[in-house]
Amino acid sequence: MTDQSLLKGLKKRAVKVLKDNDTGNSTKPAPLLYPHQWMWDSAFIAIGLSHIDEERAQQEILSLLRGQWTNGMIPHIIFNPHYAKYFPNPAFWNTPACFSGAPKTVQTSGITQPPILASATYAVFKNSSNKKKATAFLKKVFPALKKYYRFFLTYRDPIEEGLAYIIHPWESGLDNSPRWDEVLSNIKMKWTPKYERVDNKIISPEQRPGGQEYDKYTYLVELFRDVNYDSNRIWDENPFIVQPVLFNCLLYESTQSLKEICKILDEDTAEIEQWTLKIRNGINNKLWDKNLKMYCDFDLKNNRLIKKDTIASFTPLYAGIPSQGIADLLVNTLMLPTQYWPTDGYPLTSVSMSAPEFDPKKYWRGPVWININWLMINGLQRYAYYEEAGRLIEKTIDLVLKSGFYEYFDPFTGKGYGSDKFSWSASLIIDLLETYGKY
Ligand code: 9WN
Repeated sequence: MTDQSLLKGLKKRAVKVLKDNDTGNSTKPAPLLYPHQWMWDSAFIAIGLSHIDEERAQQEILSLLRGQWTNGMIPHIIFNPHYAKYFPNPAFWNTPACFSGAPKTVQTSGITQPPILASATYAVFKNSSNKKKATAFLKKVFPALKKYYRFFLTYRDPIEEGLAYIIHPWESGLDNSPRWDEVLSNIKMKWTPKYERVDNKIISPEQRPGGQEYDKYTYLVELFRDVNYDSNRIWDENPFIVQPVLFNCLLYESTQSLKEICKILDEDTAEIEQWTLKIRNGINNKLWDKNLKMYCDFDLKNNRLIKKDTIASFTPLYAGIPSQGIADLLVNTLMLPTQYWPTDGYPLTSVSMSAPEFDPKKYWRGPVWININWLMINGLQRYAYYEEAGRLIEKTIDLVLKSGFYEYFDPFTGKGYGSDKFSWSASLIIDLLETYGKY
């Protein structure tokens, strides 16, 4: 067990990261690399903030809702007009000119991100001590939240399978994962996008996606812009249409949280309960590969399962999707020293160490991420793997004690990569320290 004074110091430093990245109403994910408000980052950030400043946690979520489109989508970036250095910038997305339902008061991107927002909102409520104010907050955000989740079932599940599809690797949150390699390499670009990257001037290029991937990322944004962000045309013309398991597990768990919020507010739960049932069946019927005994993503354009050994396959544990028997199988694989839990290093790798694509340095292709460990700690607890969850908490805390609040970490040496002072690393460490205080 780690020394209590070390943990106190760690919490203080985590709080400082969040304070330093606070831009007023929202928190940027990182000081230079990500200077705007990001969707799933703010959800994770609100969870940490709820332990130190309840109103500020609520504000983080309210701030995100400013960006909501009339179709219900909450965009993955809300731009801060005071910061210019990020690509693609608002002019590149050009959302208000292309889509009349984009907000007029803030500039946003035109895609979304993993939908953990309702679960974060519910956590903010549960962690609050002033339940009267917290209930008023829930009342305020509930209509926008429900509209956001209806967006997925309406616009992102046209064939009614109970699975939302994503239209860009950036929507997955796991942008450079080997899961997208084949779909991306099959994209035949009709033109070559012209643009200038900023990220690889701030962070060493060996830790960031390569030029070919960035060309495809940019090409897809240009394609969406050209079809005015029209869902039907994107469905027809976009070569990247994928139903990811992580995304749908967060969607599923959020509908459960939304149901709890309904109960607090005395709202009808019928529509949400239908969504929950549909998504659970969708994940278990379509994304579970019986032979491989693995949860996969589905590539709708090429009509095939994406069978890659990455950590996303284990996220159904977080959402309580598998039976106890299947959960036992998943946990067994997760803990193998050849797969995700290196013997002398730091779990969990984001890609299996046995996979040919594994790279301990590169963004989403091997390093440890604090948000993923946090999801898996919750998943292990959910299936009563308390001892394993405890070990993962200790290792995660050791990692940030050793290296600081980096964006991602080398699973063998613990060295930090990407941006230092990364907000969700700080925020989720605060949550772990508060929730599992004995560590
Ligand atoms: C693109 C902000 C975001 C995270 C994503 C992560 C990275 C952006 C980028 O940073 O993506 O959205 O520029 O690389 O992959 O999960 O939300 O922290």
